[in-house]
Amino acid sequence: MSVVVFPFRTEDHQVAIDNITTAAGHHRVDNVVCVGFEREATYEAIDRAIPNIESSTGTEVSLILQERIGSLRPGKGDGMNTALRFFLQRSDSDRIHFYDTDITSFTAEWIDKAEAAADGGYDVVRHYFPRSSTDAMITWMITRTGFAIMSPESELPLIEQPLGGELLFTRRAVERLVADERVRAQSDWGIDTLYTFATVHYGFSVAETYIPRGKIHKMYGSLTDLQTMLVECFAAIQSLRGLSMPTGTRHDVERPAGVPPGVKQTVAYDVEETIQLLAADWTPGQESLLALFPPAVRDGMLESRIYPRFSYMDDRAWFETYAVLLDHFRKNDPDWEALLFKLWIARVLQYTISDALRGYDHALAHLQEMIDRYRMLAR
Ligand code: GDX
Ligand code: MN
Repeated sequence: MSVVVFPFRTEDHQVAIDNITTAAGHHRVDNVVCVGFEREATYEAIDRAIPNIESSTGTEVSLILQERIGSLRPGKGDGMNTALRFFLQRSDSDRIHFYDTDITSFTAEWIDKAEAAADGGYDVVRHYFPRSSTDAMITWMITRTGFAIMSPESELPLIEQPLGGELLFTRRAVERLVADERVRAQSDWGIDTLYTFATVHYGFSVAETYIPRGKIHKMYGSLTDLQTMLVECFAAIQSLRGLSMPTGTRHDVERPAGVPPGVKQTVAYDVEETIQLLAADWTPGQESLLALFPPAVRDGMLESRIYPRFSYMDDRAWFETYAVLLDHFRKNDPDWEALLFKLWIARVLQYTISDALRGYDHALAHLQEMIDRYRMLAR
């Protein structure tokens, strides 16, 4: 039997309750665990709904608060790690699933697919989804790029959506994750990076299953939210430099069976508003850090203070920029954090105008080739 976890902060109450009910109704599930950040309105709403869900499904639903386990910003990482601990201490089920609480396209089929793959003997199952060509820009430009540069020969850069929060671990995998102090420390948005890293580092087999309908969930709030996620995901990658990675671990990816038209047509961010961020909030500190970067990047960024420019930030320039960032970036230094954000924005805009504009198929092929090229350059 399996445990299903929903980590949550503040979410639409009905969406949360519907997802919990769906999971509790699944015949393979004997406990749904909801891990809240704090006792707020969503927590209270779930608490009130539990008796009904339990009596209609016959499955136990647990509602807990996240513990302080890690050493970085207390966030989703503490939530997920609290669930792993709960699973080892309080459950004798074989498997644990995670799903984001804000998903409105969640169905029992997601659990079926993960269970079926685990039945095939995999230690870890990850769901992946069709995404718009301008979405997943942290995944492509930060995480997959970083994994390609750091570990070109392992399976790590080949994981489709290494930041995805929809996954299954067997008990054997959970025991390793809980015992790893880097994973325990990662209390923030970097947790997804650490789980993906640890999966490959410990040689676990991975199946990636494709959900054609896609993950439909709450849209992003302000870009400030994205800056925090960007910084935490990049710093997580940076912390993993120099760690050994096995090659040839078992990794199978289900072929993507079509992409919904809506996903192909979506522009995932506000281009006009984003362009303006390139010119915003420059400081003398950020300007002097630019001396570390290749001349074309340095000059282009300096010009952006007056008129936003980004054509210089092509695949090759981003590769070189990324290498400088890996060596020099300092988290919690406001100049570095703001500069990382702007460099990434220049990269996303360059890709959008040069490649995403040519259509979905071109754009996705380009991103895939970019990762392959980075792997070759890094060898
Ligand atoms: N317990 C707990 N504590 N839950 C949290 C916290 C926290 O501090 N922060 C967020 N959550 C929950 C949230 O309620 C939701 O269920 C889930 O975690 C994901 O958060 P959301 O705000 O929906 O993030 P977003 O932007 O959708 O990102 C997700 O997808 C990214 C991706 O696929 O690229 C999330 O799983 C990221 O970790 C992942 O990088
Ligand atoms: Mn979400």
